Amino acid sequence: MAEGKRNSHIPDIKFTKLFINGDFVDSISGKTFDTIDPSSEEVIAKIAEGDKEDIDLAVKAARQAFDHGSWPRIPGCERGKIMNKFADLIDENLEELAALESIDVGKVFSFETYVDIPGISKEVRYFAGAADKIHGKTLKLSSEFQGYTLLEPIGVVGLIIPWNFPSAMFVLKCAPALAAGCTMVVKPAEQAPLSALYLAHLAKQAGIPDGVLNVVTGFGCTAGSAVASHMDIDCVSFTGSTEVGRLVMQVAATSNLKTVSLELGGKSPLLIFDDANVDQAADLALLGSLANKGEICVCSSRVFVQEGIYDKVAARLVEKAKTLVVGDPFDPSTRQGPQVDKKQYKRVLSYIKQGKREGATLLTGGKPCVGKGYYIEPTIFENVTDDMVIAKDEIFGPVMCLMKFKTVEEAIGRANAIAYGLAAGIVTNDLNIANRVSRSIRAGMIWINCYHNFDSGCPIGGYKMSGFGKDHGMEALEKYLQTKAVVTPIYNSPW
Ligand code: TXE
Repeated sequence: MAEGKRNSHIPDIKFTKLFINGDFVDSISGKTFDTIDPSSEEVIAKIAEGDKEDIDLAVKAARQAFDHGSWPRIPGCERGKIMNKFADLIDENLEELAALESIDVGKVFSFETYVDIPGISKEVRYFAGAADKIHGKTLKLSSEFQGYTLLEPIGVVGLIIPWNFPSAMFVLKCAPALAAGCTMVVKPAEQAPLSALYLAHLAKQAGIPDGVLNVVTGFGCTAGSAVASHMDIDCVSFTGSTEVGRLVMQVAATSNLKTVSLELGGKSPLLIFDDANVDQAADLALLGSLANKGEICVCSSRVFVQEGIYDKVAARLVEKAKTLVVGDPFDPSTRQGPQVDKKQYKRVLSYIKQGKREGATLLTGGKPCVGKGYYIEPTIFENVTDDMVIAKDEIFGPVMCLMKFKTVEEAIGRANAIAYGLAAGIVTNDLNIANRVSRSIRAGMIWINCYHNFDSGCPIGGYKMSGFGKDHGMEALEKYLQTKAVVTPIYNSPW
């Protein structure tokens, strides 16, 4: 793509400082870090590097807003009104937000404009609509006592988010917390700070009061860790690696026992049965495994195909994978951009090396491509056994492991024989197989004859070592609420 055309999409970077108590401010230390464009490997901007002291300031502002501010106290419909304005502003600034995502993390611009960013305004509207539907129960306890429950905002929440869907993750966490009446400190991933700061600016414009939503950019082991261990944060919601999720839980327990929800890694299976349409199955497998360069926690990195159609599916997969255009995220023909950063790029390439070493057969891809930038070819391995590292570890790159199975029982057993339980896909026209397998797979999200279908109303979250607690849906709201029971006697009641 011509450099000039690419440049015409790239917005000025307006927000690079921490957003605390309604203002953009430098970090206390004055330190900054570089955010890098993975397509060009060049520095986009210098971003304020928040640390423990900055998190303390942000928590103080959030605490003040929670204890004395209007946000938790105004009627839910008023919060909803402001959140709807926030959603409108996201729509009005769609192109700029999409472009920030594309330069910061290499996401395909057309996908951002048509799917991702429209999805986040929808998410905000969903929770705006939920804000005035937070109700407790009335409890008839006995003839002498009655009670009721109040659902109250949990308080100040810490939201630690990853880089693979920066805007979506920001909204996924903030929207239900805002609807619940909480105040918050967001710690975006160091690889992807730009859209979070832009969204903070839009939130202020929409009328979200100062101190309610604070954003502290910085690194995980400093700013992130300060959120997890903070004595005045009531709840932490984390999305990221299983390794760091474990740390977050540990420090939450040893600090103030804040509540924790974790959305962690996955190694999700896609099961393709003999009766499936080969073309549809291949399309779903490519979408499931390679969408967003494989940087999706629920991606179907293990594709199990029943032996009757295995050869046909494998051939079609290779044919189609070779046509996927890898390149500049701003080029309309591009289907796959660069990996987010050098670390992830090297990590994915080392897994590809490991797969070859372990004896898996490389059907296509496996190499860096394009030239400058962290690009990797769409890669498919076959002859992968369940005990190989590439079949067990979350690679988080465009790498599919193709495996053959004979029976439904075998497919279920092998799909479940893994520490993770985030998602699974089933491709079949046999209703009974679909129902039986979906009940048998231990994962929080099952897609039948589709994949990566996300909706604001549909809860998503892990089983097993993929974590606990849901994002999306009314279930997400529950994380940010706590239940208070109020009991009172009734005298001389005839009932
Ligand atoms: O994740 P980290 P990384 C998986 C994926 C990927 C691997 C590593 O397999 O290859 O994790 O990615 C913050 N206390 N996922 O290193 O480190 C960090 O700053 C508190 C799956 O980027 O878990 C960032 O904001 N916070 C995943 C966030 O945690 C800490 C999405 C995630 O970073 C911290 C991303 C600490 N000690 C990666 N250390 C998914 N489930 O979608 C880091 N952080």
